[in-house]
Order: sequence, then C-alpha cells, then structure tokens
Amino acid sequence: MKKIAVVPGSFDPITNGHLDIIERASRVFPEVRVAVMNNSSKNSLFTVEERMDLIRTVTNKFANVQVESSTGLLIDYAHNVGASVIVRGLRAISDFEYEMQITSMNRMLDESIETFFVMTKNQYSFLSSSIVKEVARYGGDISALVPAEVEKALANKYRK
Ligand code: COD
Repeated sequence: MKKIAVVPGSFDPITNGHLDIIERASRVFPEVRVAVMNNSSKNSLFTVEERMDLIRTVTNKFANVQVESSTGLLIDYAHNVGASVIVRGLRAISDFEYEMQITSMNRMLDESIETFFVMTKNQYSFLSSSIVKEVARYGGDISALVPAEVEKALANKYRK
C-alpha cells in the first residue's frame, strides 16, 4: 500500500514557504495530498476554489501531488483518504506551541496517524500568507516570496 502524506493548511494564498514544504514532502512520500482546510475561524481573502486552483497550478510539476479541500476535522480527512502521515512546516519557536497543541489533539483523536515536521528553509523563516497579503495590499514587491501566478492573483484582488 502506498504511504499517503497530507500537507494541510489554509494556503490563503500559497507562498514559496508552503511550496518548499510540499516539494520536500513529495520527495519523501510516494503520494501527497495538499488539503485546503476550510477553517471558519479565519477570514480568507481567496475562496477555497481559488486557493486550490493556485496550488494546482504551482504544484503541477510534482507528479505525486494532488490538491483537495475539506471542511471538517483534519484527522477525519486524513483517515478518509487513507493517509498515515500529516506533514507540517515549522518556522520559529512561535509556531511550536500551536503545532504542539494541534498535534497532541490529532493524536488523541487518532493515534495511528503521525505528524512529521519539516524545518523551513532559512530564507522563508519569516514568511507567511498574512505578511505577503499585507505587503501586496500596499503595492510592495513580493516576487521573491510567492510564485508569479500568486503575485498576479494578489494584484487582481487588491486592484478591485
Ligand atoms: N516555511 C515553512 N512552513 C511554512 C511557512 C514557511 N514560510 N509558512 C507556512 N508554513 C507551514 C505552516 O507551518 C503549516 O504547517 C503549513 O505551512 C500551512 O500553513 P497555513 O498558515 O496556510 O495553515 P494553518 O497553519 O492555518 O493550518 C491550520 C489547519 C487548517 C491545518 C488547522 O486549523 C486545521 O486542521 N483545521 C481543521 C480543523 C481541525 O482539525 N483542527 C485541529 C484539531 S484541534
């Protein structure tokens, strides 16, 4: 049976930091599902469909990566697709507390699914979707932080 890894997130929108985690997961696991979780507590700029389209476009080059979405619990999604691993990125100490909380909760809900952490590349350690949106909103240069397609999509959003 193929080992399936889930890379979950909000991806509002996908950044080079996310893309790096997805690429590295795709080198380790035979099958990767990027799951756009419809997290109601966050106010999103892009719809789930827009986020999925952008992720599909920029991960097209990775043959073993599929993009999906889910509205429920991450652990239920992972279980339903037959995944044995959840892959998360870690940037700084500030990520640790939140990650420990959701990993512990997910383990309590289903012990058979492991969470693996991938350390960010140094050049992306400060990078988040929020900071990219903030800079894009005021017309700053984000070309080193997101794929060109995402840069264009952000420009379109903020032009409206
Ligand atoms: N470098 C490396 N990794 C990065 C970078 C970067 N620059 N930026 C982000 N990442 C990583 C994040 O650490 C994360 O692992 C992943 O990329 C996605 O990031 P985000 O910000 O898009 O997504 P999050 O952290 O908001 O995702 C949270 C979930 C949506 C996964 C979570 O809320 C969830 O599982 N929701 C569903 C309900 C549920 O099951 N909750 C958990 C039970 S308590």
